[in-house]
Amino acid sequence: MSLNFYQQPHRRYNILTGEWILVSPHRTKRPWQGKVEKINTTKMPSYDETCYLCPGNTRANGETNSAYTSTYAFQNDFAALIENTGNTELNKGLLTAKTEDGLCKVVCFSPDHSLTLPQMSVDAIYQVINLWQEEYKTLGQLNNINHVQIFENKGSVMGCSNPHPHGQIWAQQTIPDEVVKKDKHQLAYWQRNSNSLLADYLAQELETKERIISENTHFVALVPFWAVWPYETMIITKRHVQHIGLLNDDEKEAFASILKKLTTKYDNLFETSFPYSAGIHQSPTNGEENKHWHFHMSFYPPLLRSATVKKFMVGYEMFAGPQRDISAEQAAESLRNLPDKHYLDR
Ligand code: H2U
Repeated sequence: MSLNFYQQPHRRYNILTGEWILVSPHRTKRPWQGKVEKINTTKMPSYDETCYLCPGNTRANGETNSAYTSTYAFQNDFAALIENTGNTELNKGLLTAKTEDGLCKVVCFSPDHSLTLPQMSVDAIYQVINLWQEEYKTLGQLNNINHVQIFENKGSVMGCSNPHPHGQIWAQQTIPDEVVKKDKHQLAYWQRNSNSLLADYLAQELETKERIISENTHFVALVPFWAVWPYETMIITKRHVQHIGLLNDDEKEAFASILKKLTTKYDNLFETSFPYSAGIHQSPTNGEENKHWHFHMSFYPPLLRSATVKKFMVGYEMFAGPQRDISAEQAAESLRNLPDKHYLDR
């Protein structure tokens, strides 16, 4: 008897982190009388004089943004990490702590306050990717920076503090735990098979296409087999590249195109500006070859059944382990079948 993904509760293995997730596909039928999120339907202006991120405006700490016309990066005025913070540690019985060096940047995607990635042109998204590439290279070369985390929190439900299209970059001395897990599993696979774990995974996914959402010459967007968030997705390079610094012009254009497609499908799903936290995982900048690393970008969106009902990672998820309701295959099918044209442009 084969496992029925749509009816039987089961566990799935995450090959990148070594963690298991519980899948309960029958559970979306339960009634919902819990929290309903507010949808922000206010139309944004292209320029907002009170916005800290708009071109030419003064930020909260008194500094002025340049009159930028494409993308713009600046050092975070309220950074979680700072440079040259000293080199001290505490080791007292069972208590251990150590100073952490680093720096944080804010990346404005566009001068237009009203836009989000799916509403930007492929050319404009290409400029964002160019900036991510430059920042990864520059920050990664700094002394004492061994990891560069590029990410975007989109929507107030994901803790985004400002609607102006932007993301963040945190660069730091140590390699954070999520990245250490992925490093360990990719390395073990590389040592056993002399091949990239994600390249082999992608080849298997492309055989059945069950979880594929979109594909172009250089990239694939899919719902990973082990996805935790209801509409979690991943964009993977077809070529085995370790980091964004290695993407050529054609690949950057294809990356921009698939980013636009995926985020447009997200907005089309519930006809709302779809919230998520997205981040790039790539090789650490620790001076090692890191051949085993395979560049990918993950999207963790919280919405479950409508623009207003989100998935809560509480209870079992907090105390035992991750769990999801709809199956990865159902999520992929819904996203795949959505139009590539944004609902606001139709
Ligand atoms: P989030 O929307 O993901 O919170 O990112 C916005 C960042 O912008 C946040 O980290 C920074 C905040 O510290 N910021 C400045 O650096 N200067 C400002 O004037 C406002 C916000």
